[in-house]
Amino acid sequence: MAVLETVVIAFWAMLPAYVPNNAAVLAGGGRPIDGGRTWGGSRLLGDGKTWRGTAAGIAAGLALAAVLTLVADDVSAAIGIDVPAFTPLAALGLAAGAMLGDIFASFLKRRTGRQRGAMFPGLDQLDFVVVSLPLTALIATGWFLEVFTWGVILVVVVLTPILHVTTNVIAYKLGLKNEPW
Ligand code: CTP
Ligand code: K
Ligand code: MG
Repeated sequence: MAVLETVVIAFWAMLPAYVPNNAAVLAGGGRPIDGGRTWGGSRLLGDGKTWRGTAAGIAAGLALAAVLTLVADDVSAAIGIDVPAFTPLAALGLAAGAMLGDIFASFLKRRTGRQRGAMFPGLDQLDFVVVSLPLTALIATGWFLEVFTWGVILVVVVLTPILHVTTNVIAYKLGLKNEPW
């Protein structure tokens, strides 16, 4: 598989996992998931993980997967690269996995004494990959094995931090996010 083809498929396949974080930033607010509870003197998750942001993030990921599935054949024909349609379970694994990974990262941040918004290099950029890929492999195994070749996985691991840093700096400059990470 050519490099460009692998990059395009990796980006396309990960879009339903990329968009939830950004949708959560736009929609976030309201009741925190942890309800204010603390553990060992720190918040369980913190005010940055809300029910509304999480629900909006998952909904955005599912909606995007549905749109991409509708246009997959036309896009494939137009660009000459076979981009995949998403099964409902694949979409759910990617979108919900991304949000779960982000929530788990906040859990780890609070356990390591980091306040809300503190940076945790590495984890901040890959938290959603670390949960969305295994979850998708678990609940949409056939789809995952077909789309996520080793090459695609390698591209995802390299490309995701670059995209994450770029979109967060843009969101910060636009005043949508409090920190550029
Ligand atoms: N957000 C949300 N619910 C989520 C994820 C994000 O409401 N599940 C919103 C919150 O308003 C959050 C913002 O998106 O402040 C930015 O997300 P993120 O950077 O993940 O949260 P932080 O505020 O930096 O908190 P943390 O230190 O826990 O990551
Ligand atoms: K985060
Ligand atoms: Mg943050």
